[in-house]
Amino acid sequence: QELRIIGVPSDLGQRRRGVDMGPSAIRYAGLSMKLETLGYTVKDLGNINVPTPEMQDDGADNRLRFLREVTEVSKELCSIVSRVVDEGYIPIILGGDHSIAIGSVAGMAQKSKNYGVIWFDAHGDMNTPETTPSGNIHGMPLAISLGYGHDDLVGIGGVKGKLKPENVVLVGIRSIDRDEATLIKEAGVHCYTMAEVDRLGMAQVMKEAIEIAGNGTDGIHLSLDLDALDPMFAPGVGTPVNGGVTYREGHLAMEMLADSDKVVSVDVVEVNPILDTHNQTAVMAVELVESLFGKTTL
Ligand code: DIR
Ligand code: MN
Ligand code: MN
Ligand code: MN
Repeated sequence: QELRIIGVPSDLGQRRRGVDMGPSAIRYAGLSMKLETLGYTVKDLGNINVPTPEMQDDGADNRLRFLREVTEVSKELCSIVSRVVDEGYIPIILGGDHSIAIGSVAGMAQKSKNYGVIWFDAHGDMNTPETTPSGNIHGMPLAISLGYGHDDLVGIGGVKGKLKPENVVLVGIRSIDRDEATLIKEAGVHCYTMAEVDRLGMAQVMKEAIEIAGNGTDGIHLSLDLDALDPMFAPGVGTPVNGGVTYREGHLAMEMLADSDKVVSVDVVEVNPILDTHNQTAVMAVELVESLFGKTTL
C-alpha cells in the first residue's frame, strides 16, 4: 500500500500561532523515512497554500473566526484528499490545527459516505456556532462532518452529513464544553472518556472502538489530535489537558488499529513547535504513526 503525505500549515482554527509549523516539525522528525523503513512507498505532496492570519481580517462573526479562510483551505484539501484516495493511496494529512479535518473528511466522503471515524482527542470537537465558547473552528470539525454548523463548512464537498454517527467514536475525551455535551449525546456518536479508558483499559476501549467504526464500513479514518496524549508526552499543543492517554496506551491504540487492517486515512493535528520542547511532540506523533502502520518490536 502506498502512502501520500499532505501538509496543511493552518493555524486559522484557533488562537495560538505556531501550529502552522506542525507539518515541518513532523517531517523533520523523520516521518517519510521511517514509513519507508517499514516497507511503504511514500510520496510527500508538499503543503497546500494557507493564508497568513496577520494578513486577514478574522471576519464579521466572532463565533466563526476566519470562516472564509478555513472554508477555502478545506475545499482545497477536500479535492486533494479525494484525488489521492481515488488513485488508491492512503493519505496522511499533517496539520495544522484540527479545523483541517473538515477538508480531509469531506475528501474521504467523495469516495464513500460509509467510512467509520475514530476521533482521538482530549476534546469533543462537537461545537457549533451556537455552542462555541471560543469562536475557534478547531472546536467544531466533528460536528461539521456530521452536518451540524455553518452552511459554508457543512456543505464542503457537496454533501451535508459525511459520516454516520453510529460509526463515529471519540476516544480520550476529558474536556467538553457545557453546551457541546448536548450535541454529543443527541447526535448518536460513541464517546469513550478518559474515565472509561481508566476503567476498561485501552485494549478494551479500542476493541470496541474498532468494532463500532469498522463493522460494515468501508474502512476507518483516524483523526489523531496530539492533545489526546497526556501533556507529559505531548506538551507541544495549543490546548493541553491533564489526565490524558499515556505513551503506551497511545501506542497500544495504534497497534490495534494496525492489526485491524482497516485504516484508510489519517490526520495528525495540533502539533505546535513553538509550545514544544526539542520537537518531542512531533517525535511522539511520528512514533504513533509508525505503530499505526505496523511497526512492532519483533
Ligand atoms: C474548545 C477547545 N472545546 C473550543 N477545543 C479544542 O474552543 O471549542 N479542540 N481544543 O481540539
Ligand atoms: Mn472579528
Ligand atoms: Mn481536536
Ligand atoms: Mn483537542
